[in-house]
Amino acid sequence: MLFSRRLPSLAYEGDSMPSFKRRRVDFVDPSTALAHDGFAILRNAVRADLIARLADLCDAVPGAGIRNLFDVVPEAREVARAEPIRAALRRILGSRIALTRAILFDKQGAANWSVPWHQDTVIAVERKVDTPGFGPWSIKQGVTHVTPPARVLESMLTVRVHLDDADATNGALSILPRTHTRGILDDDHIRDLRDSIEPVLCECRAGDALLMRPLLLHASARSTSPRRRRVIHLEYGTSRLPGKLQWARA
Ligand SMILES: O=C(O)CCC(=O)C(=O)O
Repeated sequence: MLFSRRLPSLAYEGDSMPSFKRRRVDFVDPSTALAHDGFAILRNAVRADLIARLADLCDAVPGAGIRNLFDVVPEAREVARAEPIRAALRRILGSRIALTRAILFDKQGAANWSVPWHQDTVIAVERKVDTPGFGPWSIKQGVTHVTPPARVLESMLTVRVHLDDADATNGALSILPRTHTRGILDDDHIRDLRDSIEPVLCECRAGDALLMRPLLLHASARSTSPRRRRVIHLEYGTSRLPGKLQWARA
């Protein structure tokens, strides 16, 4: 499967979601929430008419989604221009940012998956340049990826714009709050955190954007609903990469 990660020891019991703490995740100030919890939800971040248009256009993408979304649906760049998202990015990351990956996740009956607890630990770069602290390297759909030092990942931000309502029945993302400041975690450490921190289910409506640090532990269950769960996943880098290494541009 295109996006599944194979970490069976960290998988959910069966394929169902664990019980979730229900608490308020609408924060007035996303930068405070991000610093504290590692995530925040911007409600109504993207206009309903743009969401509806992109949902139609993304129908051209078969299966579970696509990594280089803008190659197939260039109009999807417009979500990154939505003012609430731009304002949050300016406030959280400043003005020197690189939009480095744009992925469509389309969880639906025919392309359904669960993802165990994990951190996002790879970045997309223009080309391989051997650099101390960076590796291993891989190529995904023609784009070079590498695991950087934790400090690079800590400076990044992921923005997940929802094209459909997402809840416990159709595989919404869940997160373990405040796990974004502990560096890159090994499996034992992830298991300990999974067993000691109550997960939060990030229920979102179409047009909402989930902001999260890539090192925040996250997971999602298979959908048990006929409703699709499409998400445009954008990754932003800030710090200049060392030497001749350059961010890939989405
Ligand atoms: O959207 C999902 O269900 C999973 C996404 C995910 O785990 C990721 O982006 O790392």
